[in-house]
Amino acid sequence: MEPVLVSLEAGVQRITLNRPEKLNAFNPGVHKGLADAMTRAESDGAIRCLLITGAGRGFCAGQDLGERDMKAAAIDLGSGLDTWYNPLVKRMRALPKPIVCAVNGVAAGAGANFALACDIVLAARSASFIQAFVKIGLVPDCGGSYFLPRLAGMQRAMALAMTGDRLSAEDAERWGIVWKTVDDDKLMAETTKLATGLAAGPTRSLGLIKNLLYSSSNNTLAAQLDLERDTQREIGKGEDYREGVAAFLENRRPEFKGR
Ligand code: LHQ
Repeated sequence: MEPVLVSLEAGVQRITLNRPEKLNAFNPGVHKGLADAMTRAESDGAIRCLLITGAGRGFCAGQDLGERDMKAAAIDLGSGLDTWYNPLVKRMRALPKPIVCAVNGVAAGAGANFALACDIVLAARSASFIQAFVKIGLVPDCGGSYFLPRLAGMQRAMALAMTGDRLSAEDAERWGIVWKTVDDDKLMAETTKLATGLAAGPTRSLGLIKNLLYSSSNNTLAAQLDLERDTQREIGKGEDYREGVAAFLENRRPEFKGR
């Protein structure tokens, strides 16, 4: 069984974590599948949006805890982060295309933070988020210590990380950790609709919106205003802007080409 399923339809590259018997825990096969999917997303112009989800009842239970030799004399968890997790998160954030996530069930440890690395997160009503690291004597990784305080605020981030308590999808929505909670049986249809709409959108604008918003965390207002000006100047030279204005004036739907 392939640990990651990848397909392309209507400009949406769907990436499904596919180890349902282990709640899609990360192992080398999953990491390799994700890295390959990212490489394709970075180079293939036909891909205009990514949709990430999990097979079965879970989204992702984080690192596979059964695959490490705990009797080894030296354990270097940093090397796994250097080789797999950190490049993945950086590539997701740098990809100039939207990444939508459908959290279909429990998201724990690195699995929770992998979801938060996506640009827009929808969650099934029955899904939940667990910063499970502390339960096994670790600390949040896969970007969690960066994303959580920014999304939920320091107090909520601290309590989630220190207790490892389960957060329901509805609370995650209330706290701004996910965009929307939807009924379980509507999750895939809703997420696919969103992703398909984004894939038909002005892809360069979407990529630059992503860059603008993520840059804002580290910018002053003055620097951000400059970045907005430079970005608008650049995107204003594109075909999609002309098409968008023409469609508005002609009272029709725009046909964006992603250029
Ligand atoms: C699993 C896992 C799993 C293997 C469920 N591994 N089998 C760490 C180290 C190194 C470098 C980089 O970074 C990291 C980051 C991390 O991600 S650390 C955090 C790792 N994840 C966890 O600690 C979560 C462990 N899992 C759980 O606490 C529970 O399974 C949750 C709360 C996610 C779900 O609970 P249940 O719904 O009750 O399901 P379950 O526990 O019965 O799990 C179903 C199966 O999946 C079961 O296998 P089995 O053969 O007994 O049916 C589990 O053993 C397996 N599984 N998580 N991480």
